[in-house]
Amino acid sequence: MTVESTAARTPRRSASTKSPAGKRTTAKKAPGTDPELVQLLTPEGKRVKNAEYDSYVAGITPDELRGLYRDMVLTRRFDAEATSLQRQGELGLWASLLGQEAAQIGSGRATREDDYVFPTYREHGVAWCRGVDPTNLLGMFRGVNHGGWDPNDNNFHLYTIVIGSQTLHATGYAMGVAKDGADSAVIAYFGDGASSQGDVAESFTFSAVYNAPVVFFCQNNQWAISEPTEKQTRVPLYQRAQGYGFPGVRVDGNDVLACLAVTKWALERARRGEGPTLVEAYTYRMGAHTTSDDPTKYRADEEREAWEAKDPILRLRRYLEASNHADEGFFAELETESEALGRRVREAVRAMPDPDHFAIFEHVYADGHALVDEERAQFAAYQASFADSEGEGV
Ligand SMILES: Cc1ncc(C[n+]2csc(CCOP(=O)(O)OP(=O)(O)O)c2C)c(N)n1
Ligand SMILES: [Mg+2]
Repeated sequence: MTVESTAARTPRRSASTKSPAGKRTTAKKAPGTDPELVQLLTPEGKRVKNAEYDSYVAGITPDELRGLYRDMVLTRRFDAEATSLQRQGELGLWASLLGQEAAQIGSGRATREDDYVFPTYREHGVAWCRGVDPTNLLGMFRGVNHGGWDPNDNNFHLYTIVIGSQTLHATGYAMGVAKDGADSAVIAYFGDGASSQGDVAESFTFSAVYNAPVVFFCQNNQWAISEPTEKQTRVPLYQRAQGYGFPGVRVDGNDVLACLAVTKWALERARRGEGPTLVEAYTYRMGAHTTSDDPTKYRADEEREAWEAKDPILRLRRYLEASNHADEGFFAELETESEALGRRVREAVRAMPDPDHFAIFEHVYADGHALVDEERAQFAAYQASFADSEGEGV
């Protein structure tokens, strides 16, 4: 369901209610049964009609459907490999996208080559769609570089860890696109937790007022580290858009077709000069926040189990099988391709050279800077102090 800014004001159902004991509780609905949720594929892999969004995927071919499946499988395999590499000490940290493959592949495949993408730190599937080599994503997590790719090669900005800040960058970029008279669009990824940041509120205001061609793609994966979404909002997140004056829509984030259709719609609005859209992809972070986190400390196993039944990859596989769009040979070949990707990723990470220790001081400013010079000198003295003690037999 789309909420247009011009829609008549209807009485709002509150997201929270008071229990008889007067304790505040949050009204919980079973995900997937929500009439507000745009869904084209049920968790059982059944294609359901949607008058508003069907046309955006009407012409999709079996080959393209298999392509979406392949994207999700390879992204999940890459992600699992990176998690293992962190456990083996090859990466310092990893932020897994497990469970969010459909949200990322669906929206990523909706973008056009000349669109510009501003990710968080978890958008490995979107990076894949943009053509960024997955091994390039790992340098920062190994601590050997500050990014690992040129954003302008694929119109895919560097990963951004300062929560929500990329929505401002995206808004500014989109305002520039509009000033240039280009018909490309911009998409900014952010999380449910980030939705509480001032930067996100400011980017909503600016993009609305300047009618910037930007799509705000919020992956509501239910958690911001250990904070549940109930601590971020009292209304469904997509409804926030109404207060800023642009449409918001909630899509089943585990349904790759729905994510593709809704994002295409939103990007096309932007291209037509109709301004920003908020897409809330309702999904679930199946893994830990990062490899430094232990979710068993703050959430119940049953929650994850309930979402496993809605697995994004499984539901597309069911659809492909039921519609005879993929045979055993396709799945077997993909397994071989996954193995090869895993091997390539492992080898690439282990081969990454340590950077020169002084490289960290480069490119901080375009020109020299006194503070950076001072820090470089301090660091040089610190390094030299180790050289003094070498060979003393301690
Ligand atoms: C400005 C800022 N505040 C706090 C943090 C620490 N931090 C890192 S991830 C995170 C939670 C983000 O949650 P969400 O936006 O839902 O994204 P998710 O990690 O679930 O994809 C926080 C608070 C940060 N990186 N930047
Ligand atoms: Mg989150």
